[in-house]
Amino acid sequence: MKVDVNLETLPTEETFTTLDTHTAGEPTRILLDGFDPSTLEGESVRAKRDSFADRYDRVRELLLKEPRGHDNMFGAVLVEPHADDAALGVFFMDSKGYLDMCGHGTIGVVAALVKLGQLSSDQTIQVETPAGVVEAELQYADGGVEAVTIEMVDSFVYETVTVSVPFLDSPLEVDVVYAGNFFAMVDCQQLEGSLETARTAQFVEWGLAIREAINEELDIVHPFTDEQAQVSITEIYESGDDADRSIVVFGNGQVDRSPCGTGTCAKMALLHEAGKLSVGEPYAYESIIGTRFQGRLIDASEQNGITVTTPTITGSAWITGTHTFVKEPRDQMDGFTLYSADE
Ligand code: PYC
Repeated sequence: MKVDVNLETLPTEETFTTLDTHTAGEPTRILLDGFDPSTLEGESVRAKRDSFADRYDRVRELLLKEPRGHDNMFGAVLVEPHADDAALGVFFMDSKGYLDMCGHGTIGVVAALVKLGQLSSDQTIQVETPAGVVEAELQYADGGVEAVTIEMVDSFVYETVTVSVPFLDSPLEVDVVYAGNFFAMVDCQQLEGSLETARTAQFVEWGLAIREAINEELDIVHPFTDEQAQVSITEIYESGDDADRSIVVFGNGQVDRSPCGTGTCAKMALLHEAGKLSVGEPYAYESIIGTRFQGRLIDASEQNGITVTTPTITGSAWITGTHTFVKEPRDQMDGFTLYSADE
């Protein structure tokens, strides 16, 4: 039976349009329409993100959680930029709230908008994010966007701490690293076994417990902005023969299917600090599902006694579709989580 669907015939309370992509397997649901961006207050993408969180958090819940989304959905919201030369402003949201920066999401947004002719196909595009302005460089093949390289925000190792976690008898050494978000970085050698996909549920539980332990232990103040912060992401990593590998846990216990753009930058900052990665050296990083980003440090400098690295990541993103989401007037369901590991 052929069915002709016209949502305009439906009495709806609200309608949201999204453009969906995946970057190395990780989704980005890009909100195109459904709220009035002119109601967002502030003179930066960061301030607008905070204003959206105050006024429209239920839009995040509606689009990312069940029944319209799922626990591992990730979102991006497009806004007008404020920074000089930025072509676009974007902020990021997950199952718990909002992140300051996202590499896979930026690759997804830029690739999709260029492919659809909504952004100029200039070789480089500046994007304003809550963590600062990043620069995207496009690579083309067969007339289409094949990959995007992002010059990410400067990264550094913040502190190394030893914490007790409920699932281990011995204390755990954790490197807290800033790469646009604050990460808790853990070498898998301190844990039992290796990073197998079949153990994902266990790593989610451990990742959240590590994040909680660090946030209880440390009062983080960003050394260059003086802003208070918290660890939002745990990255458990191991070495590999031709690429290192990690599992990245964030939000309410969601797992990045991509190698995590900011996570790749955090790992490169850590390796550089340990004298194991030089500026210019290529660094391949693999996700828990085996997809890869190509990383590279393009600069390193000393600032106020801190080694600051400037990273790039390269990855590919693909459009998976567009959605028109509606909420019928008598539908009570905004968004729900069946089970959150983060409790
Ligand atoms: O790619 O930076 C990233 C990211 C952060 C959380 C999920 N992906």
